[in-house]
Amino acid sequence: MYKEMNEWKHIFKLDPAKEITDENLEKLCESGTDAIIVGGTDNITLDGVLDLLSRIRRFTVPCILEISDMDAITPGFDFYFVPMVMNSTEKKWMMDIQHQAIKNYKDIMNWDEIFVEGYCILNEEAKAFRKTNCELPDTDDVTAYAFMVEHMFHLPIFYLEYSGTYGDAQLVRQVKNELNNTLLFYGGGIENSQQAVEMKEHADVIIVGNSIYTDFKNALKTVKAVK
Ligand code: 1GP
Repeated sequence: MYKEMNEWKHIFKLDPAKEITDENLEKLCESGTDAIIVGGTDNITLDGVLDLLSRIRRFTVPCILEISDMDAITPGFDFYFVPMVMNSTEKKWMMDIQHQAIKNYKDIMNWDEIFVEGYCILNEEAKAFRKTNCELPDTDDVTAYAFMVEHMFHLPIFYLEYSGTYGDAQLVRQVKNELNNTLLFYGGGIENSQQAVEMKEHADVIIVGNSIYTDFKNALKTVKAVK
């Protein structure tokens, strides 16, 4: 399964707290994107997650739950992504929630489906930045986090998260140079094909989220742009 992920280029991220029509959902699932992530920061409920899961399940695209709330976890996804927020100032978001999840669920966890992401949140205005009490890292900090994620923690994914704003392509390039085995995911502010191409030049996988809800047509075009 992981081999397959090595070939991924593009993911759409859907927020269970937001509305999407069946017609648009079908277009996303049939777009040729490599996967759909279900995830968000605020107002994540089990009902919202289950609703999206059952609707995405009509299509063959891989479906991933990015876990942000322990009360909104359900079986039925192809993969589960578990974030560890590297630049949080609180150990809680790096270690303690994950520790609790292992205590509660380790007997039913299938590790073939679970991928841990080393997250680095770089937009101070992002809800996730505030919620997890992040500190804004400089370039040296970010490249060192990337190095740690690969060499100390041996995680499969390093996620540069600019959620809500378009990031610094040069930083993405520098981070990519730091990584050999860990995949680099980039997400944040991609609203059109040109931005998708620019970030995909350095990142292994780009994630398109918010523009699905603000400019659907252009969001959809980002798939073909990077494939
Ligand atoms: C959010 O990285 C994703 O977790 C995508 O970001 O919503 O800004 O596209 P946007």
